Amino acid sequence: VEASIPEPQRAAWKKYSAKEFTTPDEFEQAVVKHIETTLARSLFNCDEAAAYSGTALAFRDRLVIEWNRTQQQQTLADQKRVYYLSLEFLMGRALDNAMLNVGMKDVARKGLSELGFRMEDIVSQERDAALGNGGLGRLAACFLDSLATLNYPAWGYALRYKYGIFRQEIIDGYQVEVPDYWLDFNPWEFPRHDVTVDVQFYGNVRKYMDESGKQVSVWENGEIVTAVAYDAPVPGYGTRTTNNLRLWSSKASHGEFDFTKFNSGEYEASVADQQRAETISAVLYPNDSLERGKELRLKQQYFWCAASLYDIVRRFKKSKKAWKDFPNQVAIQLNDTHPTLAIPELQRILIDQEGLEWDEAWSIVQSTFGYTNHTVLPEALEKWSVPLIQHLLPRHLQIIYDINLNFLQYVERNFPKERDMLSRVSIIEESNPKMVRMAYLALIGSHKVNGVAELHSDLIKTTIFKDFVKIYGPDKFTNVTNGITPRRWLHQANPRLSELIASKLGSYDYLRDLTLLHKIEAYVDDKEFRKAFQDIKYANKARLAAYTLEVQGIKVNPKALFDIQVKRIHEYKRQQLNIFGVIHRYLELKAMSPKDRNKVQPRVSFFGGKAAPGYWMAKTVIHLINQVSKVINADKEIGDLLKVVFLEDYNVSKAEIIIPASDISEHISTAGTEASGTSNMKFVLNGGLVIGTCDGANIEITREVGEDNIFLFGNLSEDVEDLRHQHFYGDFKLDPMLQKVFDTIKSGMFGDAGQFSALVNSIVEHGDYYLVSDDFKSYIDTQKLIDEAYKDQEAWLTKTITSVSRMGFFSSDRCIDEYAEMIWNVEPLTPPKQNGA
Ligand code: GL9
Repeated sequence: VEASIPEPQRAAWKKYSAKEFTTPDEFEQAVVKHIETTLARSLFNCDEAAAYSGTALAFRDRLVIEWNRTQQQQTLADQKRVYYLSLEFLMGRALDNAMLNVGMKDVARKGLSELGFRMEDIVSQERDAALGNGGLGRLAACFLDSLATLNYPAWGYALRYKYGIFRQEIIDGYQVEVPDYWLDFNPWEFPRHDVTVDVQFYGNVRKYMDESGKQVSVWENGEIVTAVAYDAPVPGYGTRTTNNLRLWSSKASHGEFDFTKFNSGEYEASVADQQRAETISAVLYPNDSLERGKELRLKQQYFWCAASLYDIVRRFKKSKKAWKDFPNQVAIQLNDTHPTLAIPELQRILIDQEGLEWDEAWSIVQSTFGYTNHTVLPEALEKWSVPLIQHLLPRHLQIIYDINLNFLQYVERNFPKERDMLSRVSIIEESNPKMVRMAYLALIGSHKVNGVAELHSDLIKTTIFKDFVKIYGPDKFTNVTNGITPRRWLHQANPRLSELIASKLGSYDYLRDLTLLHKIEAYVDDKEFRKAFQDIKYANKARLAAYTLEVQGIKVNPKALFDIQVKRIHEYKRQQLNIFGVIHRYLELKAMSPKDRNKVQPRVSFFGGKAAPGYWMAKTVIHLINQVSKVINADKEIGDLLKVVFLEDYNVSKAEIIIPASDISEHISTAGTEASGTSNMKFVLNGGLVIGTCDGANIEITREVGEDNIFLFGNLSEDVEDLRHQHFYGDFKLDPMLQKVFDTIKSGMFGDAGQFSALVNSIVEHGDYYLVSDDFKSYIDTQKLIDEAYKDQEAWLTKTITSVSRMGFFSSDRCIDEYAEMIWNVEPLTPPKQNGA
């Protein structure tokens, strides 16, 4: 490649080229330099926040050196790259992860201590990068970690939201949302003011015939918004590969102000334009599994897709290859349907701008994209109204119609007897207004479609995409069961357990090949190992107990059984089943004689999670949990036998404290509703057991750890439909234990019963869609089994150690290798061995 510096001057560059610190001394030097110069502070006013900033900047320097090298190597290598398009990347904190991945944590610990700081205090200064809602966004973050660790040439593309997911405060038992302005100080991002893309909205399409008689479409008179790239380095673990996460920020296309307006006295209007443009990337939509059809959301989606594709195409064109090579250079993965507009956008670029014929272009498009489905919940399946798309993206609507026409003609030719199939599979839903079904467009425009756990991947083939299996054959559909990165979710969150495992396996190699964990099973009877394992769990519980006291003001006993359910609050995830179970437990305890109470296994029920701001039922569940918590925790008669804690503002960094502290975690969705779940994997990997339904990845966890090591309960997914039908048409009988719970709520024990009537009525009167009543007894019985099992601490310990050793399958490294082989057809690119190569 061309270098911008002429040969004679390059010697000076090479001589002074940036060097990485390697020793504590060099690290300290870098930190002090940044604190004194970049931050303009000194030893007289260096607080922990400043020490964090200095440390982060020192590590950033290190990352940047490898990042530049990786990008240069990938450019030269001329091989296929992966682009992971996700509207969400729930990254959490970066410093701890950077230290771990570049293998400099001990150096930093020593250096910081010599400068007068404790590592833990410094790390906890960082705010989470919370650009996601939950599992889908965290999965994307785990995938980035694995892509870099496995040396795949890969980029993530997303939006640089000014406000990530809101901060949750609990006030008088109610959730209150507070904006998360996280960009005050973000040392991890690099503004690329020279990397911009102008994105068009609105306008009209003009069609004409060119000299050769070919129809040409021009999209014109639109409004332009500029996308500016912000890049963040993504370091792999134990490798020099450092990939790129590119986030687009929106700004007015004319820069700061529109000077014509400004000069003609329209000062306010010119500022308003600027603010309107910036609104596009201002806020992450806080809805999980619900699409609300807001115009701004569609604008976000197109803005991000258009900027990313322009960038990808620009990079491809530099290679001067023929268009037919595009899919050999580029694999684009659509993380859910949010980036589906990338499909018509690439088709538009190829036919309108690059002059390709429709068929050739379409075959390139299909070979380029893969689509991951993350849910079968009907309310989560994206649809956009035709008039809205017509207004915002007139040319894309035409292309979508043409894609649909070609597709329906194909279906008609191949299934001439199935006329009614046409309306079922049409991308356009013939409603009023007409709607574009994004999942169908994503599926039709991709060469592979995958679900995220075995059951889920089977379900999409028999429910939402049934017709398409017939049309395309089963090979278009595949499964990639989700995974988690063991770097963050074992080593970082639970360093002592990681160290114990490494001491037995002889190295930390298992963090790169999690299947090596199976060798731990040999120590299941080793007294010393068992003791160490148990001590670590206790210490992690004590840490959560201390945290609970500090932030929630609730004292809990770390010797109690810790039962944890942390995830978004949603009816399908059934936190209501859990809290009703807690009330049931409380009633039983109250009814017991003091003698019987002595035999009871003490328990702490932890809850955590955010409700979408407009989701009233979920907010009611939070309120109920907090009211129940208030009553039970104040009951002197019950004392430590039962405590209930709602942990405020659950997020990635809190998960790192919470997850290692569980004895039992709850993954109790109505069967067939949770596509995978990923925290279930994190909990088991950290030595906790699961109470769960036969849903999502719980099923594969059971396959791996063995039926004896998991507590499954409840109805199966194949029975759900019948049960729902029965609720409406047969006679619905409320479970008698649940009836008692409802009577208690109605008695006002937990405050004004009217507050909870919608929740109770959703079960008693409105068909109990999520089968809370149907599963209640089975749930309670299983909780009893857990109490019993927990009393035998030795047997329990055996279960947990065995389970940990069998979790190798759930590394996100395995996922990425599967995607690479089955969907992307990309190879890793190993970095050169030595520095400076
Ligand atoms: C989700 C599924 O609900 C989860 O079961 C799954 O583990 C993840 C990742 O595949 O995807 N789909 C989805 O829309 N969300 C998921 O968590 N929602 C959020 O991220 C809030």
